Amino acid sequence: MPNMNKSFEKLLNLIKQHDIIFMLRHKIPDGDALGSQFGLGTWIKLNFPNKKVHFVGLSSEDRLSKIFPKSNDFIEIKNELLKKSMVIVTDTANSARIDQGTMELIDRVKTIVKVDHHPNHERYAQDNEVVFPEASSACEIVSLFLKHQSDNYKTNSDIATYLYTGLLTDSGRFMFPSTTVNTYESAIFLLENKANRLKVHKVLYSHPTEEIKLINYIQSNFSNLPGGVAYLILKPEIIEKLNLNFQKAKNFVNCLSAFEDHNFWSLITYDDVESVWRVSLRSRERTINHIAEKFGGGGHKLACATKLKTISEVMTLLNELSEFAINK
Ligand SMILES: [Mn+2]
Repeated sequence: MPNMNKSFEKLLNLIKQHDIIFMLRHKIPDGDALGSQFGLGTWIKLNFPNKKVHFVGLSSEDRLSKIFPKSNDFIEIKNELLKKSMVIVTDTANSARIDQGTMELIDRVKTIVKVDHHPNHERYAQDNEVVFPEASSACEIVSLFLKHQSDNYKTNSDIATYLYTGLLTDSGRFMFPSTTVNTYESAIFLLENKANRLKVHKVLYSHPTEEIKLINYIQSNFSNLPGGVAYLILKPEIIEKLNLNFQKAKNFVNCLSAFEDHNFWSLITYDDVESVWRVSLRSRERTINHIAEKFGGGGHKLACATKLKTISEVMTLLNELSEFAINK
C-alpha cells in the first residue's frame, strides 16, 4: 500500500513523543474497533511501560467482552496534562462516531491520530493519519505496523488475540473481497505471536440459542426485489421475543449472503434509542456505498449503512437499490 512504511514511522515517532495516550474507537464497537483499540494500546503498554495508556469507551456486556478487557469512561484529567497527551482513534471514519470522544476533547489534546480503513472523508486528525482504505480492517493495519516494528519491539499473545479477532470479523473469515495478501500476512504474524485461535473461534462462531433462532427467522422470512435484492425489516417485537436487542440483531445481516441468488442484501432494525430504522446494506460484488450516501449514510464499497425515519423511506432506498441492481 502506498506510503505505508512512512506512516508507520510517523506513528512510532508520535507514540515515542507522548507519555499519556488515550485509545478511542467507534460507538457500538465491533471486533475490529475493539481489536485495533486494545491491540495497539496494549502493544504500547508492553513496549513503553512508563507511558500511561487509557482505553476509552462505553463498556457493554456482550460476547466480545469474553475476549476484550473493559473500557473506561473518559477520565476527566487536568487541562495541563491533556495538553500534553495524544488520542489515537481506530476504525472510526468520522468524529461524530467516536465513542465517548467529542471534537471538544480532540481540540484540547496535543495530538490526535487516526488509524482507519474507511474512505477518508473527514480528516479530523489532519496529517496524523494512518489511513488505508484498501485494508480489510483496522486490525490489519495495526498488525502490519507491529510486524514492521518487530525487530525492535515485542508483541504478545493477548495483543495477537485482540488483532486476530478484528481481522476475522471485518474480513468475514477471509471471504470478503477486501481480503488481500496483506490480510493473510497479518494472520501469519498474529499466529506466530500466539493468537488464541480456539478462544476467538469459539466466541465468534458458536452462538447462544436465541441468536441461532434469529438467524433461522431471518433466513426464513426475508423478501425479494428484482435484481437479486433480499431484505428483511426486523420488527422490534421479534427481537424482543428472542431476548435480543437491535445492536446485536443488526450484526446478522450477512446470514442473507448464504443464498446464491442474492447479489445484494439488507437487514433493517429499529433503533429504539435514536428512534430510527437502521439499514445495513451489503453487496457481493458491485459498489453500493453511493446509495447509502445518497440517503445520509456511508461506509465501505460493499458494506454500508444508513439511518432512516420511516419505513416508506426505507422502501424508497431498497427500490433504488433494486433499480441499480437491474441496470448493469
Ligand atoms: Mn473496521
